[in-house]
Amino acid sequence: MKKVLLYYPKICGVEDNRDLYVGIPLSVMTLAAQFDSKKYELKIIDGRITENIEDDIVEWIDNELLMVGISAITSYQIKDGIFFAEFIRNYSTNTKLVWGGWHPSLMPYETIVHPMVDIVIKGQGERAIVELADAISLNKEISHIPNLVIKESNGDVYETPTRFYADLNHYKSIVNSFSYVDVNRYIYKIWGNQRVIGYESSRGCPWHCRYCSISSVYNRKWNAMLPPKMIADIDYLYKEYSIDAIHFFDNNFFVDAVRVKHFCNLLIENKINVKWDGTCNVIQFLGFTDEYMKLLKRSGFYRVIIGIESGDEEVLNKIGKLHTNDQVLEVVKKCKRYNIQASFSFMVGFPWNPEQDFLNTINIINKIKVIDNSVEIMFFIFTPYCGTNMYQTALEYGMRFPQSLEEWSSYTYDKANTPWLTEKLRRKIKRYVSFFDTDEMSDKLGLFTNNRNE
Ligand code: B12
Repeated sequence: MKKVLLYYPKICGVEDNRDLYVGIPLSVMTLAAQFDSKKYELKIIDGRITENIEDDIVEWIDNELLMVGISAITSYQIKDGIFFAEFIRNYSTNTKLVWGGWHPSLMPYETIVHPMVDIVIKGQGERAIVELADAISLNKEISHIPNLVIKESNGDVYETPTRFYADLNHYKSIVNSFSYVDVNRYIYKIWGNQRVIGYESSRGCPWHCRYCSISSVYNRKWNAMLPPKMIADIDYLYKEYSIDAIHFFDNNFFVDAVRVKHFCNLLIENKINVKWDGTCNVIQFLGFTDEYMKLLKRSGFYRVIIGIESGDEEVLNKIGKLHTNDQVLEVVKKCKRYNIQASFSFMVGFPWNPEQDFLNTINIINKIKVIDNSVEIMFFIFTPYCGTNMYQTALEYGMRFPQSLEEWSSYTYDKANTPWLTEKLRRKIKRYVSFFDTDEMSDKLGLFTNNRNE
C-alpha cells in the first residue's frame, strides 16, 4: 500500500526556555482525515512530543512512501521541518517533500527555492494533498492540480491555477484521523476545566486587521461548518473522550449569529454537557442582546477571547481595529454582568509613536483592572509578520526582514527586534510583560503550558 507521512514540527527550539502549548495538531490531522485508509497507509508524527523520531520511522520508510507533508507557521517550525526533510531525504530520494501551512502559503516562492522543498501547497490543503497523492501514486501529471507551486528536477519553478477554497462542510470529519495520534495527549486540565480539547469550526475572517495574516490567505472570506456537523464531532469527543470543554481555534467564532444560535440549541437539545470558549471582537460582543447572551450561557459558553491590541485610539485606527476604549470598558462590564471570563490580548510598540501607544495601553489595562481584576491580560511586543498589511509599513519604518526560509525560522515574536523601539523602551515593555506575567498568564490561557491531563 502507498504511504503518506505528515509531520508537525516543533514550534520552539532548544534556545526557548518555556514549554509551549502542545495543542492538538489540527492542520495535519484534518489533512490525514481526508485520505482513504483502504488506499493509503498514513502516519502522523508530532515533532513536539515524539522522543526518538528516527527510531520510530526508519523501518517504515521504503519505496512506497510517496510524500512527506510538512506543516509550518513562521517560527522554529520551519527549521525543524527542514531537519526532518533532510532526514527523510537521506533514506529516500523519491519521496516528495511537500510543504504547507501559514508560512509556505504566505511565502511560496521563498519556500520552494529551498533544496528540502519539492512542492508547496498554498492555503487549505484538504483537497490538494489527496489529489497530489493520487496523481503521484499513478505517475500522472500534477500540473492541473490547483494551488501548487512546483519545482521541477532542473530547478525550474511554476505555479498551477488558483482554485478557491471548498466549503468546510464537504471535508471528512477530523475524527477520521484520531486513530493516527494519541488524542488523550492533547487533552488539558485548564481554565477551570478538567478535560479541554481544541477544535476548529470555521476559517477565514471578514475583518481586515492590518497586522493579521488571516485576510491575506483567505482574502477576507469566511466559511464555516454547519452546526450538525460540529455537534456530531463534539458529541463523539464528549462520549468517547469525556471532554468537558471545547476550545475553538476559529479566527472568529461569532461571525454568523444564526449559526452560533443553532449550535447552542443543538448542544442543549442533545444534552452535551461541555463548556466552550471562542474568539470574538469588541463590536460584535457589544451587539449581543440579552436573549442571545442567555442562550450562549445556557449552552456552556464561559470565556471570550478578544484581541483588544491597543489602548491608543490612533493606533487602533491605523491597524484597522474599529472599536474605541470606551467600548472595551463596556465589554468588561458586560462580561462581569454575565459572569463570562474575559481574556484580552494587547500589543505595544507599533512604529508610529511607540512611547505613546505603550502609555495609553497601560492606561486602558489599568482601567480594565479597576472594573474587574480577574480579566486575563496577554501583553506582547508588536511583531510584523510576512503577508500582512503591516509588513509594508514596517519596511517603510526601517524593518529588515529575513531573506531566506532558514532566516524566517528564527523570526519569532519575541526576537524580531523592531528598529523603531529604543532599547530603553523595549526593556520597559519587557518589564511589563513580566509584570502582567504574560508567560505565566499564558499558562492559564493555554499559550505556553505543560499543564496536561495525565
Ligand atoms: C493554535 C494556534 C497556535 C498554537 C500552536 C498550534 C497548536 N496546535 O498547538 C500556539 C498557541 C502555540 C500558537 C502560537 C503562536 N501563533 Co498561532 N495560531 C494558532 C491558530 C489560532 C490555529 C491554528 C490551527 O490549528 N488551525 C486549524 C488548522 C486546520 O488550520 P491550518 O493550520 O491553517 O491548516 C490548514 C492550512 O494551513 C493547510 N496546511 C497546514 N499545514 C499543512 C501542511 C501541508 C503538507 C499541507 C499540504 C497543507 C497544510 O491545510 C490545513 C487544512 O486546510 C492560528 C490561526 C488559525 N485559525 O489558523 C494561529 C496562527 C497560526 N498563529 C500565528 C502566530 C503569529 C502565532 C504566534 C507568533 C503568536 C504569539 N504572539 O504568541 C505564536 C508563535 C509561537 C512561536 N514560537 O513563534 C499566526 C501565523 C502567521 C504566520 N505567518 O505563520 C496565525 C495564522 C494567527 C494570525 N492571526 O495571524 N499558535
